[in-house]
Amino acid sequence: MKLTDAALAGDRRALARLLSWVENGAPEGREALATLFPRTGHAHVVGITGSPGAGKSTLVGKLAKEIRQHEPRLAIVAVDPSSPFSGGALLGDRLRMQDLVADSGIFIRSMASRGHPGGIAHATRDVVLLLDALGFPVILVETVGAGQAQVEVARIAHTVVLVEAPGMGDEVQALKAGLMEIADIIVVNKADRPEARQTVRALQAAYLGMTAAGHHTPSTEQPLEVIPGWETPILQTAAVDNQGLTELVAAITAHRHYLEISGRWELLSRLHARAEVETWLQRHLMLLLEERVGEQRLAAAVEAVLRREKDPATAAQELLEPLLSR
Ligand SMILES: Nc1nc2c(ncn2[C@@H]2O[C@H](COP(=O)(O)OP(=O)(O)OP(=O)(O)O)[C@@H](O)[C@H]2O)c(=O)[nH]1
Ligand SMILES: [Mg+2]
Repeated sequence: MKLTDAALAGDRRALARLLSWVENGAPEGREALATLFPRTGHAHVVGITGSPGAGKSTLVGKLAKEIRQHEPRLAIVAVDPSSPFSGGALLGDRLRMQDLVADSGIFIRSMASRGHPGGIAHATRDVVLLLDALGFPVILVETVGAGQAQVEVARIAHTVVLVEAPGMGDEVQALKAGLMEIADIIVVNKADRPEARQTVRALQAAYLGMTAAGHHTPSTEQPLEVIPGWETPILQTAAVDNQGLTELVAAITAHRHYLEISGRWELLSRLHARAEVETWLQRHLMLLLEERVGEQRLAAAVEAVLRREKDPATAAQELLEPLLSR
């Protein structure tokens, strides 16, 4: 495919075109991903998540500049799963990140919540996969929004950075959302504010409480053999003043080394691959259902259940019959 060759050669317009296809779930995108897939698996995917307004975008921008000191290229994917608007926060992000665009080594992609048939999480994974295939050694993924969307980032990223800001009882929220459990690095941004120290202390206490209670189970189903553990650092940054960035980059690099040395990189890759295959299995099955069963029969089954003529399990089983018999 010509476009993939052009994108591989560094043509930004070809890349943008491919990304749109992939994002929208177009057949051309699927084809490109299938062709390029053998090239994936090398990028360090860093998820940046945390409370709204904590300074994620500002931090990502500064972080990108810092990382670019050692890397030839870098990609940023800004995801906004919560906003129904295509403007708003997203437009703000674009403006804030604009000064980075001058650096031809940095590629920025903002993704709105709309227009992804398989859902935003799915589209994000595919976009990251494509950037990985095209040789971006580091991909920063900023996710905004609450709850599940943030936890989803752990299914894409190798390293999850949780960004909090002083005040607002964020540390309690973070714990509740299970975010501390998926965080590999915790950052208290806006450290220029006097309340920052208190937030750091609260987070440290919360983190200690969590590990003592045995909640810090890394996101793996099969436990690994004995490996040296990773202790989640709690760092402070003031993104607007360029403070603490070197330390944050050092922590991100250290985490990557830890993943490689401990064998966890491979384990994560395996888990991600499994999740991907399972997701596609579900999607293919749903498509098969739509094709072979159809909305009419589904609606009829619902009616039968409503009339108490059939129980839901039997109704579903009967619907599946055309799929099982050939
Ligand atoms: N005082 C201070 N303000 C900061 C710092 N970093 C970011 N801000 C400000 O915090 C506000 C929010 O910053 P963003 O980078 O948009 O935060 P965000 O987490 O990306 O926000 P959403 O994507 O909307 O959730 C902006 O007004 C920033 O200028 C910091 O280190 N110190
Ligand atoms: Mg943002």
